[in-house]
Amino acid sequence: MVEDAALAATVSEHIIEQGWAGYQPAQHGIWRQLFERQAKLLPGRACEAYLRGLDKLAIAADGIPDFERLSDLLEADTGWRLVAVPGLVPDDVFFYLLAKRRFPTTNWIRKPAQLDYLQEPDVFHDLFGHVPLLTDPVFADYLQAYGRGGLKALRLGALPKLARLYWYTVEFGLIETPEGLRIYGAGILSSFEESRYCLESRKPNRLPFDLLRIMRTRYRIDDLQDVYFVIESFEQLFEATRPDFTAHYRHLTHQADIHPGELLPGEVALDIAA
Ligand code: HBI
Ligand code: FE
Repeated sequence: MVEDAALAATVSEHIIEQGWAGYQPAQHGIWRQLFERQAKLLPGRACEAYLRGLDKLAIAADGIPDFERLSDLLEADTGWRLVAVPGLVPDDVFFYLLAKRRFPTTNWIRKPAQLDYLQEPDVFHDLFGHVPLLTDPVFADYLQAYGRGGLKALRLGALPKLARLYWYTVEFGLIETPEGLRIYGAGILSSFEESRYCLESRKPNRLPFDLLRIMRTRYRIDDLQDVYFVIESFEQLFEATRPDFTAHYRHLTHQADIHPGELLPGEVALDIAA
């Protein structure tokens, strides 16, 4: 495909070297601080597949991982590799990379004053938050399918709807397990405050995963979430998003958006154990 070749050329302009040898000791120190804080919090809060992934990839406190070393481990496992990017990349580039099982990973780390709050992704969010779950075979396939769906949504002018699916699953998703509610969303896993709030606060609503409901729900990027959607399994997520979305997008043009904090008539938020 001609367009595909043009896109491939654009993609290569957004990929950079990680520059691992150039990190300063203080930058590895920020990683260590963030890692240790989350590592204490996440057992019993993060889903098992995520915790296993951290272990499998030997992502640890000692410093910012080398993307090449990590990619070799990950590729042997589920075929994904990391590519370094300087920050947010254009939507088409982002989706193209996901569709090729390449995870765009920001190479810089936040400053000491930004330990708790950062609107843009940095290497701690991208790597600590997203990469461990790429060792789960079903989640790994889901993210690739999302990339393919993203390229299609761009052609159909439906990106805002599809972006909500990413937000409420890959970034802020919760999963129900026999042991209780657990986190799988990277935006939560990389956040000290939200990893407790999302499970323990009575304030946000927790609703069962519903694809069309999610695609109607606006989200906020500047604060803790007002609503979380809970999946039963990664298989459920993968299967629910497998069909072509064209008819969904058409249907959604006639549906009003839903405010993040709003409950629709008849909706009941899940109860959390006190
Ligand atoms: N770029 N590096 C990076 N990381 C993202 O999460 C990202 C992006 N570009 C676009 C984008 N996300 C959005 O299109 C998705 O959140 C839907
Ligand atoms: Fe992210």
